[in-house]
Amino acid sequence: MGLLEAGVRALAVTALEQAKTVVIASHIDPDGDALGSSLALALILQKMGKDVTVYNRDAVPYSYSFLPGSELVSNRLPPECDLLCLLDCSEFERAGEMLSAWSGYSQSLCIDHHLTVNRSADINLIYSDACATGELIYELAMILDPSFGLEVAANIYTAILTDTGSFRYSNATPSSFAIAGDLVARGVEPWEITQQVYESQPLERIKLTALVLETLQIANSKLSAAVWVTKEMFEKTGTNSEYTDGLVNYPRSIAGVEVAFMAREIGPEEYKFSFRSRGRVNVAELVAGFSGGGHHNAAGCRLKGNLVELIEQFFALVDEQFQNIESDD
Ligand SMILES: [Mn+2]
Repeated sequence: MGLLEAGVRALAVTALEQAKTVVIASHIDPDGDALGSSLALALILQKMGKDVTVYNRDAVPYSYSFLPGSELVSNRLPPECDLLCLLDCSEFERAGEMLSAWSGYSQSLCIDHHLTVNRSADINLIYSDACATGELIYELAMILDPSFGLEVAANIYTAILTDTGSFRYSNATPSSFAIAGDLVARGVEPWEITQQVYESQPLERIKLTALVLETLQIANSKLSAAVWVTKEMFEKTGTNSEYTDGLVNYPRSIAGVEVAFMAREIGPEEYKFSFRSRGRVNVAELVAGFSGGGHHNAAGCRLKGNLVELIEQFFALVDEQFQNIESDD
């Protein structure tokens, strides 16, 4: 059972067991998987007596501040460590400039589930069949500390819950449910975590949602839909980019829409695009030409230009990809 190949698993376990000081880093704009996986691994390693730093460039978003150990997350790096663990991304650049410029580690270990060709760490546990990085952390936890407790369990549960869209997406496998079942048996309360992650929204977020939904654009083909969010909207509602998580799911929920995306203004005529597919169109392929990255159903990229033109361009690209899929069927 499990996804990890025996050889690389043994390398990773040895590296984790032998290191005395460990830095755990994950991608910028951290999500439930990046944070849950980082904190679960951190708590396991702390229990093993190691000195652990959990690094992220960005602060913990409000919806994940309940995670056990969230106070460990810091945007500072120690002078040096034995082992750097890079979680939920496979390139150091994804963890921000400070981390990618840092060379204070003796060895590096990447644990990730994104489709990728770049393997920049010394040891790479990269399995795109895993529903979340949390699934790979669970496999390591079952080796390093099989009797792990509720705090670790809640972090892994949140990682898997959020990356599978509450077990609704096609990456929810028998193994996702089996692991979740084991975590619930260890004391995780599903409704408690659901409330923390999804039903503790600040009023400001609902106000921002209202403004974002007003921007809805739909392609002539009705195959794609887009929304955008501007700095002005953040100012008007007292919010920031942390409050946009999940908003792109609204346009995707429209009947007939195969791909939805949200454009977030990050500079003058500069936008960060987040794409979500219903499953037929591969959005990782869609953004590959724009040096973007991600999965089949969720991907992103950054682009400069006129917003309306950029949206039209993506509408046309989705139509084109969809026609290719239809003619292949
Ligand atoms: Mn993930």
